Amino acid sequence: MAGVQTAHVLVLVVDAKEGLTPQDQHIARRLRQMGRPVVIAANKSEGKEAGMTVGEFSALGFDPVVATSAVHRIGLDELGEAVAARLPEAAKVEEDWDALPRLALIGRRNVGKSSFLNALAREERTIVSDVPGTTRDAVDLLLQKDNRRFWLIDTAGLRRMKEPEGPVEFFSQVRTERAIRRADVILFMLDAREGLSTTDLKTADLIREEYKPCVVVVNKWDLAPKAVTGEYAAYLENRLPSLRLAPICFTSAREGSRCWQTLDVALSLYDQASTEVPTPQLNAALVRAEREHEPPVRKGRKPRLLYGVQVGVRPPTFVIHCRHAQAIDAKYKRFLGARLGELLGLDEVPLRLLVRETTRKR
Ligand SMILES: Nc1nc2c(ncn2[C@@H]2O[C@H](COP(=O)(O)OP(=O)(O)OP(=O)(O)O)[C@@H](O)[C@H]2O)c(=O)[nH]1
Ligand SMILES: [Mg+2]
Repeated sequence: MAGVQTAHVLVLVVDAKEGLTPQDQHIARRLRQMGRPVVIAANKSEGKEAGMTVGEFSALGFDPVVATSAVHRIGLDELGEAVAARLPEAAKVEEDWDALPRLALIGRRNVGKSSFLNALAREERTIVSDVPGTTRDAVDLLLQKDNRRFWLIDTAGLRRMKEPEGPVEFFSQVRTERAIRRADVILFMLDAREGLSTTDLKTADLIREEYKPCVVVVNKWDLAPKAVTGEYAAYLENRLPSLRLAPICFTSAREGSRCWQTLDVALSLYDQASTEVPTPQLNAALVRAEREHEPPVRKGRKPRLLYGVQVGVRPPTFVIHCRHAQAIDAKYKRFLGARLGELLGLDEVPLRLLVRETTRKR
């Protein structure tokens, strides 16, 4: 009954071969109490005069009665139109599919990306959908969790550097790069039994260069019975400095364990990266960061941070107006980015800082 409570339109399917039954009448009474539009599909009506079928079931008091045959594909368009005509306006103006968060599964061949996606698709709360009118890859999956919808995108795995390269590999590399650029959050998947390869390090660098929030997903954890999560995390921290901010999740796609939790983490990164920081809060953080660690004097010039403005989200992008901006080096910018992230509660996603020369304080 839960589905009935939340539906915009109800389709009551009756058996035209059997004809109107007391049970149909009982269900119809229940549905009438719900106060929702009801359309009747009089199924198995092949070989019957449609008019006759309709006449019989109109006694239930719902309009229209559509004579259908699911097996012979009769009346389905008509049924679809009848349903669409009864949808409330808000449901017709469906969500803008392209505006939903895009989480992309990236990683080497065989690490378990497709298995992860399938593990989620198997579950009831999943919506597996091919949205009409869009030209998505067949493997894009529309998911819903806690009333929130988002895309999960599978990609073809990347080969190891030492494997021979052919045109297929070349295109999967290009597709992966494009998937990273188009994604809002990367699920960067590794095989728990394997160390990081050169390919992984390159992928990590690209993720960082593109300022993409990232969850490192260590999959096949079921095959690593003696491994300790803390030790594995320390190994990654050491070997993957470019993804230092990325939370790490340990999953088993085969057993379906911790897959949904991983998506929770990914969505929280999406939210962090979408944050709009109030200007006073940003400036208070800037003042504090500068007080803790002043930019060093370079070539006789001492930079001063004057004020900051957020100019974008995903990634959170801040213009920092400074005196002697040229004297601010990469190291100080790294410090400032990391410290602002901590102070603003955005410390799991990359921030982009643009340092601008300004002479006067606002
Ligand atoms: N034991 C175990 N096996 C897994 C797990 N996840 C995936 N596998 C197995 O690993 C193999 C590869 O899984 P896929 O999901 O096809 O890997 P993929 O990353 O999509 O591979 P490509 O599409 O080639 O890039 C399959 O035999 C899976 O059954 C896991 O968590 N535990
Ligand atoms: Mg796959």
